[in-house]
Amino acid sequence: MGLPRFTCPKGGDGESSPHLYVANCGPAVGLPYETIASVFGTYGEVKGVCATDESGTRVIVSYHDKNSAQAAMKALNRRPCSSLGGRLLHIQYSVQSLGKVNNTDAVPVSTSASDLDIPGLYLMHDFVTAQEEQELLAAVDDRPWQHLAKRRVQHYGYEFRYDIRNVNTKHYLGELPSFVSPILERIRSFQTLDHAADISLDQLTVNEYPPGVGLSPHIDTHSAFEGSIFSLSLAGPCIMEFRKYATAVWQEKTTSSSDVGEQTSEKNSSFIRKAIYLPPRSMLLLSGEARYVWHHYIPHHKVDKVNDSLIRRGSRRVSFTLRKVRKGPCQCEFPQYCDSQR
Ligand SMILES: O=C(O)CCC(=O)C(=O)O
Repeated sequence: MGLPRFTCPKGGDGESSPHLYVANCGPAVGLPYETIASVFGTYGEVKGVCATDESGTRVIVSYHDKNSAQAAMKALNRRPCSSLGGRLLHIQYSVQSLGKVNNTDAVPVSTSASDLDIPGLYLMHDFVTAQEEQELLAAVDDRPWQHLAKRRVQHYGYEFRYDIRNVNTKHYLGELPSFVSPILERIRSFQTLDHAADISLDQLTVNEYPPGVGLSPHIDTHSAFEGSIFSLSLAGPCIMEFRKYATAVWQEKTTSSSDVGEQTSEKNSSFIRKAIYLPPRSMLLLSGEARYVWHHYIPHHKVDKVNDSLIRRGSRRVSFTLRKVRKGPCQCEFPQYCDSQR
């Protein structure tokens, strides 16, 4: 079950209600939910604080009664709030919505892949030791980063081109660096992974996400990479959401950008959502349906809600994504999601 959904009556202040829609407020602007609850708690008993969407900058504060909400509105709306670092909040009354599920609601977050029931999705905790993690981070920090709009990347083997969401197979960058050899070896020897022994991964993308930065929903281009995709999380945690769209038609990205853009063809259709918590040092494997059909997405949060805990993302998250560059067309069993079989 997701968080309750709220809407703001159109045209400004609206009728009073126990729920306040508070903009310019949330983890992404440095205000943890606990702090918000404590400040609004000055005006009455707060029932809960929840995100309105994935931005981390808008929350709903719910009281048990309208009077408390009115008192908070009067004291805090459009006035610099000293207990929130002088921040100017924009508050409206909000009503609980009974309408269609909004795509931006939060989803419950699982800590194990088997709970998600997505064929081909696996998560292995403690895939590397703490010392190996430090060595891997030191190795990439010693090498040049490429700056994208919101995060830094490094590419090995082949460069990934974000404008066409594909690799330039003619531009070989050389063998994967020796610092990933132990990981490759472990992937090969991992008994429980289907076909792992056959995989000769030859492309590595290292992503470094500052806190609050995520990744747009996407399926890795079928024609770019073969079968399984491995992603090792280091330094900080995040949640990853998976989306399966009711109607999915592959559509080439037409705009040019330096980053992975949302695959807009599916943007307005309904979809199933599931989410998993990726702790540092865990390895995620996307294979089969998980790789070819489900979009994966990292919400732009500084704090993630996992069960009943709020988990801060930390100073950065670094991921190592290992893939095998495809040399011929994709012949997967999911043609409606496949750019090779359009
Ligand atoms: O950071 C991750 O774990 C995922 C990275 C990813 O999906 C990508 O680089 O396409």
